[in-house]
Amino acid sequence: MREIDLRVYFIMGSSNVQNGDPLKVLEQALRGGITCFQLREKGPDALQGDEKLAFAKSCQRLCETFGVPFIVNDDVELAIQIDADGVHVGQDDGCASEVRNKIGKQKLLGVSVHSVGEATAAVSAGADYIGMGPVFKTDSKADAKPVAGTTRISEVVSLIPDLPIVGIGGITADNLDVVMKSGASGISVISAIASAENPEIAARSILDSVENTKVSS
Ligand code: 3NM
Repeated sequence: MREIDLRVYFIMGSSNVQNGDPLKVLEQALRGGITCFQLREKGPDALQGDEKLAFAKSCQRLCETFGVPFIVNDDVELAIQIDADGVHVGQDDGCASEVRNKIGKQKLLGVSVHSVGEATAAVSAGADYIGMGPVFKTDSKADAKPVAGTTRISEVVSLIPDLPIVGIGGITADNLDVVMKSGASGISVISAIASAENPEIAARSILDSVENTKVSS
């Protein structure tokens, strides 16, 4: 497995930012200390074609400036074309082992899973980390599964202790404690940063909470 710092994993697409410039939000999030970024350009208003390509390149440039991995959600061709650091796929986005074959051994592969069985399969397919959720209620994913809490994260941690796991879904600086205590390596957020009045302060406060949880655990 390739190393990845999942402590504060920010996910964003252009439509996650209602007011203002998504690139500005990403830059502020990077200043605040996010440790990983995923471009998730989904939904009816998602950018397509050249617009998506240009936006992806701009996000990638910003991440490079801050030395933060740039991961592309569910678009293997785009990830290869712009030489992203990795790809993240869900259970409905095609076979993870095929994605691993396409991107080769160097790029990161993340897989969203919802059960111990899916986690084991993701590891066999060559995943470097998994995302598990939704931990809490989320408004950012129309087809989210029922709220799962952290029980399954703990189960996977005890079964596959070396597998980095990021919790996702409704996570904020105020509730991430329970996710970290379940054994996750980090937390993943959209709205807690993308919808924050000040994304830089939001990212910093999430990073501080993650660090405090680790110290006190
Ligand atoms: N995947 P927010 S929940 C992209 O459960 C995504 O797999 C989920 O957004 C899953 O931080 C989710 O705003 C949305 O709740 C997370």
